[in-house]
Amino acid sequence: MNCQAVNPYLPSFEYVPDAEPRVFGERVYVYGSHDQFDGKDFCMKDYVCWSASIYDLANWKYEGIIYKREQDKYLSDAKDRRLFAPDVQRGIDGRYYLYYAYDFSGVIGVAVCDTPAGGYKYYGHVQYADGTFLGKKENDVFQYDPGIFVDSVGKVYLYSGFCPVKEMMARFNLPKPIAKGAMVIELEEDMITIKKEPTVMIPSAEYAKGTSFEGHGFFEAASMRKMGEQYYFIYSSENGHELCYATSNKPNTDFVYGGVIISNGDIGYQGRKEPLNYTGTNHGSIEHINNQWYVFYHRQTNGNPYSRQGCAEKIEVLRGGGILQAEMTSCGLNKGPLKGKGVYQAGIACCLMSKNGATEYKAKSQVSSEHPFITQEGEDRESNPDQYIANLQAGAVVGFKYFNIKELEKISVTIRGNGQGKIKVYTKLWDRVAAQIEITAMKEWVTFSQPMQIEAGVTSLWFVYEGNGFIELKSFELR
Ligand code: FUB
Repeated sequence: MNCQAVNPYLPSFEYVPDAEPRVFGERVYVYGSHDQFDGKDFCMKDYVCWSASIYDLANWKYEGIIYKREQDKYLSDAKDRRLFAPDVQRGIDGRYYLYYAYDFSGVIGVAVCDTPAGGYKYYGHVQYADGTFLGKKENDVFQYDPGIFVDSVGKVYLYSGFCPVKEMMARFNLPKPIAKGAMVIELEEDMITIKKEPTVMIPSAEYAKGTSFEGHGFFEAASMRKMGEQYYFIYSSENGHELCYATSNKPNTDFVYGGVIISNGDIGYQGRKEPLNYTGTNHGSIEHINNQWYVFYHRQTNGNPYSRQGCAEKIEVLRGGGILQAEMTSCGLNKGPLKGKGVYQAGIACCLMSKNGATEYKAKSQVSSEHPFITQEGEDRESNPDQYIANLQAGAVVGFKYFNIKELEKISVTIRGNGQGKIKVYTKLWDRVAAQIEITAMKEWVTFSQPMQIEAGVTSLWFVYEGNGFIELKSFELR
């Protein structure tokens, strides 16, 4: 049993990005894509589900594989297909419906199950009344990243869309033209037949000029939630690293841009222009769990965009309904800051940079050799977490937020590598050095300690390496 929640909130061997958190009864379930650690592409694995009691977000239960790629009857013969970001909602008949885009097929698959996390069975594809799949009619546009929403009055809305900016389009070989923004499609109570044809609901970058969405046009990751009487449409914007929201008092029209909820590089947080962490795709949503709203999103690991991990943060909803941009932390779903005593894995770092800062994880490329990255030993697996931070060279910065320090006497780091030098510890970056740990790294993990006294209170911790070669950081201890 864990007594504290950290980011990433799932065990560190698990790579579930694009998470849609959904509360059903007294549990929260996350439905996401399933990346392979060190995979060569996005979403190479079958869908799994994890759940937690809404009263205990520190302990997540593995529900197992809920849907396998070969279950899709439309593309089951296709090799190396990717099951992209899904979403699940309880249908009018009380069963659970899972929506997904299978690779760049441009159609939306649906699977169904009697329970939130049982084995889902293929149900069909979203289709017109005549049986033609959405995305297959002559004038249809490309369908992708479905979000599903069942309104309290029993109406069913599907949201979909993929609008890369022009410079990115050349990378894709899509079967249909793309829409002018995020689309909404009303479905019949059977959860699969189209009742009202797609209409564009919020604009993509190209069509956002002069609207409230300018600079934050729709890219992908459509998701809908309702707070009171307001509908909140959550999406990944043209900037890629940020999840934004738009609000309306209707589920299908009149949306106005609201703001950024989270950036996976903390860009925009308190006016920040440069990333505090490695950025890349971002996809997730908000959910109300035991009287608190949270945003679920993902971070990048392993130096390329194909090993993404789910993180979450509390969000603050203002009286008028606005959402403040959340800060990336190491303690996301925890009730508050982490305890100021104990051993912490380095993989919970929420800030990571080389001496020249952080950069974007781009498709089909590995970051250059100056950059540190979060990684693990060995191959992809479903057990045995052993994450650490690799390739910390001179000037590299690792940050953790937040700890509630009561009494601190000593700090230790467990490292390996070939570097020799020191790790400077700050409570506020580039402020006074709180401790300086002399280190000589070796092939095997070794622990180095240093007395450290700081004022009691809530603080962040920053480790900056100064020395030659490189070091790897496994964990640190506060005593
Ligand atoms: O996970 C694959 C794709 O990356 C998703 O479909 C997008 O939303 C982006 O997160």
